Amino acid sequence: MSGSYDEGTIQVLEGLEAVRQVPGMYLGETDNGEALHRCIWEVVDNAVDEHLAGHNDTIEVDICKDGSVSVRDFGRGIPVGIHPDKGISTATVVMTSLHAGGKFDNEAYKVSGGLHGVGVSAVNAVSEWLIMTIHRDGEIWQQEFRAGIPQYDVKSIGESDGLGTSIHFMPDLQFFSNVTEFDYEVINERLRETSFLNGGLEIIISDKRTDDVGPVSHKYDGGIAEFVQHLGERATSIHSDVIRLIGSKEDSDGKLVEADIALLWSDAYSEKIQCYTNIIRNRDGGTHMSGLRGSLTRTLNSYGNERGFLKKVGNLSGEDIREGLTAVISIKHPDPSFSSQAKDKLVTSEVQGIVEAIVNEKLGEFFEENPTTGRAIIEKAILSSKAREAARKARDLTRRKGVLEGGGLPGKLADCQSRDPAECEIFIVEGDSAGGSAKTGRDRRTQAILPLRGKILNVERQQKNPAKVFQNNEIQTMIRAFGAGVGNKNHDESENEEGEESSEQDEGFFNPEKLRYSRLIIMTDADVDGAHIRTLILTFFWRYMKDAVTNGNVYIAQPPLYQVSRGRESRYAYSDEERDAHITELTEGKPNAKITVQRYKGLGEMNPDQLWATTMDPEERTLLIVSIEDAIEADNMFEILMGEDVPSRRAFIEKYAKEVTNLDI
Ligand code: 0RA
Repeated sequence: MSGSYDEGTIQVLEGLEAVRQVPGMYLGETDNGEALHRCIWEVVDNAVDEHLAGHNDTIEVDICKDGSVSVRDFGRGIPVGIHPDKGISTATVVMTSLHAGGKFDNEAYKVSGGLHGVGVSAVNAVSEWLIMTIHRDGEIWQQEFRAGIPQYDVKSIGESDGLGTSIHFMPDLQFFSNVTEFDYEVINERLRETSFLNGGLEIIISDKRTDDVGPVSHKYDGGIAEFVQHLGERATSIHSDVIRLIGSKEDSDGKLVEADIALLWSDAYSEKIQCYTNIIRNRDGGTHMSGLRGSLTRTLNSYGNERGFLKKVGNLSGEDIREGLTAVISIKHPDPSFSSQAKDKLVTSEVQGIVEAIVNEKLGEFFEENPTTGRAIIEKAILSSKAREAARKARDLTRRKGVLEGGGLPGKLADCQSRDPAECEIFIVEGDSAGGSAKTGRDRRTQAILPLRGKILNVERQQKNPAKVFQNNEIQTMIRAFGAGVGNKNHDESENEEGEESSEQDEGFFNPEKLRYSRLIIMTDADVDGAHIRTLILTFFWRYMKDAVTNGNVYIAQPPLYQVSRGRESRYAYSDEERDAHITELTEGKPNAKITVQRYKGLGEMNPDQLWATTMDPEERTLLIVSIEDAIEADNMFEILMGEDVPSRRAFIEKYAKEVTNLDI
């Protein structure tokens, strides 16, 4: 190594040593792929900064055969000249000193370094090797590192008439566990989002580990307008073009705050607003989100009142207005504050008023110019308000009759002895005969059985007459047995961000904390009818007890499909493959063995012992846990599902139910 690496270098290398000591502190969790992939985001963020500074249109990300990743941009190139303070190449400083973005110009909105990440030097620290190649000043410059340590000074390796930087690194697997390979889907998703948020920036991804996928290019000239179309693509939108609102305002310090907002209403039931500050996702929203919501409520009500659309119904609630809304709000702020290190929630309070003012003005203008769109949105909100009102009345009426509370436990319920919800579970069983076997076979200390007779009501079809939902016997039975109320309380309303009076009292809404059983296990036959009943129950849960699903209380039992026997020896099979494997094993060495295969058509065909052993015994059984991450997608799924389409019903279970074996709780 050259003698120019003096004390300054040693000092900065100590910074990298800190990253190597506790990589998780700098890059996130090292055992689930978070930190591994963060390495790519850090390098890409630097390239995005060059785009934001107006110097870069293209980023190429290659996942190489050997598992390394190369990120090439066409920005200005990291400066290679001697750093005035450190006495070594600026490029070396950027790669070896923590938090030294090394940028000198005013770059208020940059994503990397100070605002977001820890900088590309942290990536260098956890890389077995890293090769930096820079096109700048007519030459190609290069420097290599091992474990963050420069192997030689920045040197010229040829001529170039281009500009830009390439960072090629091999993550050092001593720092990562469990997930140690780059996941193409994760990279593709994230970089597509980056591209949506930076309209016009092209990001090209190649996975060279496989021939299956060619290079994929993401370039969205429409920016976040295309993003909301993508996010809401499964639902049918109720107006033709995305509503785009762009504006900026100075805050009280004279700093410029920019807002870029895209809105699209569809016929779905949920609301999805994705929020960003300086290209960083804020999962829990914050002041930009509140500003947008508040202004939507105000602007749409004043527009509706002006035009006389609201004469009969009065003012609309924010919740009604936002039903079916997909939105992206992306703000740029030179000095934002967040509630946490993870930047999940923007707390800069002035942003709320700034966003409100921009939306008031721009959305008002939009409706003046596009009255049909304004009307369509208001009509949709009126429908939603009527449905909500009808549901509320039906709920109140049922509650007054004492069906939902008090009322005692339903007669059909075979309850368990324990009163500790954490250890209790309830099997919702199709049919009386299966219910009988389950009652006999269960562990009566912790397992309750609720047999349902026949098909429960399809709640998806009762939007116009929600009273029917509460009159349905099977549904009433479930509500009473679970003991946790019914109806999805709107979470946002409780925050009261818009200063609206929260019209709904907490009473009686579904609250998973009140559940008498921590596991609600749906146990139906392994046939088409069973699948249908299961979907009906899940639909009811999703529309009326959503938090049971999001809280992870809902499970699906997995009864076996076959019993394979030879003589007195018998085995259960939960799939065709398993059945065939059992047949092969039982036949082995005894070619003449007589094998019988029994196909279980229904739970009722199993005796209590068999049902316990195969499906209910916590030590042996397999359960699927239902987890739904994307509410909009789930909404659409239920709409599709409740048609007569069996394949998509199967797709639902495959998508939302994950296997959990030997739950130890
Ligand atoms: C320091 C200063 C300038 C650009 C960069 C660093 C820079 C860093 C990375 C990392 C990946 N790609 C990058 N591209 C640029 C400003 C350069 C100037 O003023 O000419």
